[in-house]
Amino acid sequence: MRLKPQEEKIAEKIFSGDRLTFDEGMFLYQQASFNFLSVMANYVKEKISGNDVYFNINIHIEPTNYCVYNCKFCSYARKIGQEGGWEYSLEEIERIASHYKDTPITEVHITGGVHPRRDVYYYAEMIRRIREILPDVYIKAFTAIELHFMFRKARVSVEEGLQILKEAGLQALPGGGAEILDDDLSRQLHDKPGYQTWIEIHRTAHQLGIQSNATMLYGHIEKYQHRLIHMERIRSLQDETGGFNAFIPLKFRNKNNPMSDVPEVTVIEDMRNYAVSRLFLDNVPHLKAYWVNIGKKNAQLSLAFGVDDLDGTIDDTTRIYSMAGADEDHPRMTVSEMTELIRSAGRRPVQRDTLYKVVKIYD
Ligand code: V47
Ligand code: SF4
Repeated sequence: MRLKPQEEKIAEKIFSGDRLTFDEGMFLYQQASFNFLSVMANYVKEKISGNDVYFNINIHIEPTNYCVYNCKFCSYARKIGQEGGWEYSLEEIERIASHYKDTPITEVHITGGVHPRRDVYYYAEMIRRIREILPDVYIKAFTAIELHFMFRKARVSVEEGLQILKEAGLQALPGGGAEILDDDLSRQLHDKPGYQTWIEIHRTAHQLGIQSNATMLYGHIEKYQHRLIHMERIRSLQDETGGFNAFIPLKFRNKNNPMSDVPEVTVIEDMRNYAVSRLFLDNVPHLKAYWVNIGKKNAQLSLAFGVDDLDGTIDDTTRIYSMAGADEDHPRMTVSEMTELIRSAGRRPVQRDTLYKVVKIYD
């Protein structure tokens, strides 16, 4: 492989474990060859997690798609009373949880719309009821945006609100709601609170011992510099707290939303983005390809671009992406489908829990 001089310099930095600058990130996005990105991202991935690729056995619960916000990329949210909306009662949530009693799931991921009438006490009760039915299962719940609203509604601080949920049984936060952590771009995409709110809630969670993930919604109207600003903000919070487990690029899907005229990016762009993320975010241990968002085949391909985690088996429990035009109308994977997908990419499947402790190795 013939390297450009800038690639040679970046390769040397990566081999010596040095951090890449913003300008080097720009070079990787704009000019580095596809091969170079793959080889380098694999090198970093293997340094962190060897030949292992992680997955978990999980379900989602989406309590409601009623939402006070109006994100232009969202195909999922409805206003109260609008056709296609839902809100589960606590009894319905208990029924969903009971369905998974005595099954091998290790995680319930709870997220949904920002309901105008529900506060932190309501959601703490929801967590307590799920925990009673599934006492050994991790509860990873609520994006920073949902948390911000439910805390404000109950007039509690971020710290108080997180404590209330933690005492009820919350163990981790998902990474959603981050979109692109840049206020200028945010204003063009949505009407949610600015990026500082997302950062502040994750910082406080980490300080309280609640680990979290970080997502990045890419492939719409943002430019490469916005992706790098976003990753720099995550990288510096991670330097401070060490509380992020995984970074999850989410490809913008353009069906049934107000941004449907914006074309989706190519699979090549998706793979380049995984690789640059792996190289730039040197302090976040895991890079996740959320197959429900990107499709099973592309998730498999991403294993050659630095990805070491494929999220979970899902069991057809999320609607966010089927409503936005993703490949699977009913997203689910069996464990054998998941392990086969990983094995045939030459990697070793490892079942993990929410905090990345190994549950089972598939040799
Ligand atoms: O924040 C909404 C995204 C996110 C679209 O932490 C869209 O393990 C693409 O955060 N096209 C919520 N993306 C989902 C999320 C998540 C998913 C899986 C695992 C984890 C984790 C977190 O979904 C939102 C938004 O960025 N989203 N609409 C769309 N049309
Ligand atoms: Fe509401 Fe989330 Fe959709 Fe935004 S992405 S409108 S916050 S459900």
